[in-house]
Amino acid sequence: MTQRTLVLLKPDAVRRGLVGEIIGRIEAKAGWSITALEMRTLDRETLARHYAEHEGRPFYEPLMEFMVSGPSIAMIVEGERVIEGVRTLSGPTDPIAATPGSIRGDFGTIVRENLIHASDSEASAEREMKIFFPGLS
Ligand code: RTP
Ligand code: MG
Repeated sequence: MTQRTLVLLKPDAVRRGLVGEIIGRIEAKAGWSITALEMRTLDRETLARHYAEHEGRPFYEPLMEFMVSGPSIAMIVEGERVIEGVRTLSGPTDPIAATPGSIRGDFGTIVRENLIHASDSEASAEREMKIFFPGLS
């Protein structure tokens, strides 16, 4: 089942020079490929759409501040069961709870600064790809 997913490498991943390491893990999975990629400092309007489900939660404002603190990388990854697959590579939200071997488990300590976002369902992937790559069909 070929799918597409929206992946963000968050500002901490870019600042810490982990982009190559993280992209390398994604590219190394059999049959997966990056089909779109852009690096830019995200604006609040874009992030408000992306994180609409979290509006009003206590972590929302600090999350927004963090996410605008420097450039991120947005990409679309395509391949076999890639939606679940990138979530598995990433590990759970809390990096301390994440198993070593996962991206968050290997490199993270702080819940907010957990390096990567990946769409959590086909519906989320469709919605999120439109936010970050509006020109793509
Ligand atoms: P993401 O959406 O970024 O892939 O992460 P997720 O599904 O694992 O986590 P989610 O619950 O959707 O939360 C989105 C992002 O908000 C930050 N967060 N901070 N208690 C906190 O301080 C807290 N909880 C969540 C994280 O950056 C999380 O990835
Ligand atoms: Mg989420």
